[in-house]
Amino acid sequence: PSKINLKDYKKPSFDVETVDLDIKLFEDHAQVDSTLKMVRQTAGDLVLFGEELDLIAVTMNGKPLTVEDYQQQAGTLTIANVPDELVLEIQVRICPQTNTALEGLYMAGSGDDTMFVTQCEPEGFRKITFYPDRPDVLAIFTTRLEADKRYPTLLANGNLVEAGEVADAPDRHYAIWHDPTNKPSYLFACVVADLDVLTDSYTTSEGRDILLEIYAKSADIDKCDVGMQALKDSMKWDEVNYGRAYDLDRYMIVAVSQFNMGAMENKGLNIFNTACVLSSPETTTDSRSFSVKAIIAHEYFHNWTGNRITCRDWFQLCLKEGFTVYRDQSFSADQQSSAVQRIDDVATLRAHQFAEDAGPLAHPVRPESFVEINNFYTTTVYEKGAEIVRMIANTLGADNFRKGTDEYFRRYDGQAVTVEDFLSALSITDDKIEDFIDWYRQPGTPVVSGHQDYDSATQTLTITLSQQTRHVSGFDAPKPLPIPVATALFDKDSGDIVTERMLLLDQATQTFVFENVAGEPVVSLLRDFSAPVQLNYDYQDEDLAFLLKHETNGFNRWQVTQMLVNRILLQGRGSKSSPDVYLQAVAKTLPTLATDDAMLAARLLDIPSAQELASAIHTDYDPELVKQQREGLYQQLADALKNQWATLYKQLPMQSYEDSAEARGTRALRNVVLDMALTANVDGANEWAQQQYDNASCMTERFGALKVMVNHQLADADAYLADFYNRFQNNDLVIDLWFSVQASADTVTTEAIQSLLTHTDFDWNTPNRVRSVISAFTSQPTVLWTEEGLDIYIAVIKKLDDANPVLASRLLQVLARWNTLSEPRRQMAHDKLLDLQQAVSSKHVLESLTSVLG
Ligand code: HT7
Ligand code: ZN
Repeated sequence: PSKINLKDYKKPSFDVETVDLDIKLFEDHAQVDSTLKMVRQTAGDLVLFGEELDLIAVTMNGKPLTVEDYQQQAGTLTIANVPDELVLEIQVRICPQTNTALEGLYMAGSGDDTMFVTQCEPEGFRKITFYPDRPDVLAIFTTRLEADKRYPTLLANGNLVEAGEVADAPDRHYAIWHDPTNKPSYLFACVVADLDVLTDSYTTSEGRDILLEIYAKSADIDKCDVGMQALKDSMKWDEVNYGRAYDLDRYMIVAVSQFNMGAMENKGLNIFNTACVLSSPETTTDSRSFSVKAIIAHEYFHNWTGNRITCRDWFQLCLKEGFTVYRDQSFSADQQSSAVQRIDDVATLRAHQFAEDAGPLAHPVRPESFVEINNFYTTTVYEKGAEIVRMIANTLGADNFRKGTDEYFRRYDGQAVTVEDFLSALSITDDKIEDFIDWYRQPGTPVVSGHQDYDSATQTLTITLSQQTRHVSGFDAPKPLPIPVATALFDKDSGDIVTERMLLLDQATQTFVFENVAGEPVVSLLRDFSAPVQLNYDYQDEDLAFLLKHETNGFNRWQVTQMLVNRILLQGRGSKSSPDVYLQAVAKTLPTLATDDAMLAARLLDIPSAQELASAIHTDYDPELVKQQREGLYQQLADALKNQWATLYKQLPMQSYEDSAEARGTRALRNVVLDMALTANVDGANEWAQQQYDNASCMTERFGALKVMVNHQLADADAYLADFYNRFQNNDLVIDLWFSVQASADTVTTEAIQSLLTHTDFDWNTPNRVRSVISAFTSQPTVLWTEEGLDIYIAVIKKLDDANPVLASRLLQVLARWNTLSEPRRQMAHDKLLDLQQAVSSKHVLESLTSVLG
C-alpha cells in the first residue's frame, strides 16, 4: 500500500453542496442510495472513495452511467469529463451484519440483541457509499433511515423532519433527519436500534433551548445520569471559558458496547463506547466515572474544535485532538484538585507518550506521511498535541490566550484548516507563538539539563539550562524548541518563595540571571510541568526532600517524590540515591497531607508502573530486574511506615456513597493504604480487605478490596472473585473488570491468560473484552516478554488482523519497545515479530509492524 504525504496535499476538484442518503436495512444487507449535488472547484477528474461496496447503479444528471463511463479501482471510483455542476445518484449494497472491523455501518450485538451503528472517522464513510470522503469536503446532509419495526430507534445527525410507516410494508418504518450544518463525511452518523432514552434540556447563553438525550439499553438507562450532568456542565463550561454555545436544537448520545475506541463526536449524535458513558456508584469505579465525565466533555468540546472548525486533511489531526484534549483536561481540572488532574495527565504522558517518542514509533505531533491514518490516533497526536496548546496558553496568559481562541473561532468557523492557521490566530497578541510550529514538526522528547551557580558576593543566582532532542532517523536534525520553564526560588531558611518567573529556553544553551538573591535558594523548575520534556537538574536528594516539604504547588510535590523514586530505581543507570531521604520525607509528609488532601496523599505514594520505568530504559531492559527493584522499594516504603497504616486506615472510614472530591480522595487513599498494609503484613489487614469488600458502598471500595486480595493471593481471593462474578454477571462492563483484575494480577501466568481467553464470556468481537484481558496483561512485562507470553499476545494480533485491523494494530504498537530488551529476550521478540510479518495482511498491522521492527 502506498504512502500519503502531507506535502502532496491538493484541493478536491469538486465540492459537495448537498447529500441525500436513503439507508434501508434488511435482514442480511443494507441498500444505500445517495444523491450528491456537486460543483467543480478545480480542474481534474471526479474521484470518489469506496471500499467493500457493491455498486448497483450510477446516474449523472439523470443519465445512467455504464462501466465505460467510470473507472473502478481498489478504493476509488473515478469519472472523467464531468460537467462543472452535476447531480450524481449512486446505489450500493453493503453488509453491516458481517462488518467486524467496526468502521462504516456495522451491526453490534448478537442474537435478538442487535443494533446498527456507524463509525466514520477517519475513513469509514467510504464503507457506506462512494463519496469524496476527505475532511475538507463539507456538505449539508439529509438522511432517510428505513428498517424493521423491531428497531424502534432511528437516529441520524441534525433535526428529525419526518417519521412514519413504510407504504406496503407493515413491519417497516422510516425517519428522515436533516442536519443544517455543513460537515465533513467523517462526522456523519446513524443508529438503528431498540434503546431507551434519558431526556433533559439545556438553555444556552444565546437563549437556544436544547433537547438532550442519552440512548442506552433499558437495563442501562439508570446509569446515564452522571453523563447527562457532565454534558450540561460541559455546555456551561464552554460558554464561560471560550464563549462557545451549542448550535443545534438537539444533542444525542448513544451507548454502544462494541466500539473500537472511547467515543465519537459526530455532529449532534455522539456515539459512545458503553464504558465511556455509563456510570453508577455500584458498578463504576471513581476513576472510571471521572473519565466518563472527561470523555463526555471531550466529545462535546469537539463541536467547536473539530466540527465547526475541522481539519483540512488527516495530517492536521492534532489540530482538533490536541486542542480538545487540552480543553477537556482544563475542564476536569475545574472539577477536582487541579494538582491531581495535572499529576494524572503527566503520569499518562510520561508512561505512554514519552515511551512512544523514545522508540521506533516516534513521529511528529503532525505526521508527514502515513499508509493508514488509523495508526496515527496516538498519544503523541493527542497528549503531546495538548501539551503544545498548554505551553502556548501559559506563554500568552489567560487573557491573550482567550483573545487568540476568539480570533481562531471568528476567522475559521465553517472551514477546514491547518495547524499554521491555528498558530496564526493565536499569535495576534504575540508573534513568537508561531515559533511553536517546530513542536508540531519535530519528533522526540527534549531533555533539559541544568545547574545553578550562586555568587554570594554579588547575590546573583545564575541558572544554566540546555536542551537536547534525539535525532529520529528520517527527520531533519533537531532544532532547539521554545521551552517555557516555570521557575520558583525558595529561601532555604524560611521555605518561602522569593521569586517566580517563566523562563523561555529557546536556544541550545542559555543562562538566566536572578539578581538580589540573599542566600543560595532551592530552585523549583518546570512547575506544573510547564513543558513536555525530561528534566535533569543538578539536585541533591535533600533539595528534593526540601521541595516536598515547602513547594506550594501540589503537582511539584508529587514531581519531586517521583524524581527521588526514579533516582533510586534507576540505580546503576547514572543514579546514586539511597532510599533513606525519600522514605523519611514521605513518612513526615503523609500524616498531615492525608487529612488535608487525601487524593494528593494517595498519589504521593505512587511508585511508577513497570511500564513507565521501562520507558526510561533504552538498552538492556531486564523486566525481572525492574520488577524486583520496584517491588523492593514498595516493600521498603510499606515497612518504613508500617506503624502508620492502621491509624490511617481507621481515619478513612467507609461512609455512605458521595460523589465529591473529598469522598473520592478518601476512597483512593484507603485503597492505597490497604495495599500498603498487606504488603507490610500489618496484623488484621486481611480482615480489613474482606470487610471492605463485604460492606462496600460502591465499586471503588469493592473493586479496591478485590484487587488487593487477588494481588496478595489472600486465601479467599478465589471465593471473592467468584462472588464478584456472580453478583455482576449481567453487567458486561463489570465483567470486564473481573477479567482485567485477573489478567493484570502481579501473580498472573500465561496459563491464567490462556484460560481467560477461552472463558465462555470471552468475546473476540467486543474490543472492550479483548482489551480487558490482552491490554491488562501488558502491565506484567515479566510474563508478557516470555516465549509463551509473546506467543499468546501475537496470536491475538494474528486473529484480529483480518477481523478488526484497527484493534490489531493498536495492540501491536504496545510491543514497540522490544528493541530495548536485554538478550536473549530481545532476539526472541524480534524473531516472533518477523514471523508475524509473514502471517498478517492488513495495511494497518503491516505499517505498524514495519515501524516497530525499525
Ligand atoms: N475523534 C474520535 C477518534 C476516532 C474514533 C472514535 C471511535 C471509534 C473509532 C475512532 N477512530 C477515530 C474520538 C475522539 O478523539 O474524540
Ligand atoms: Zn477527540
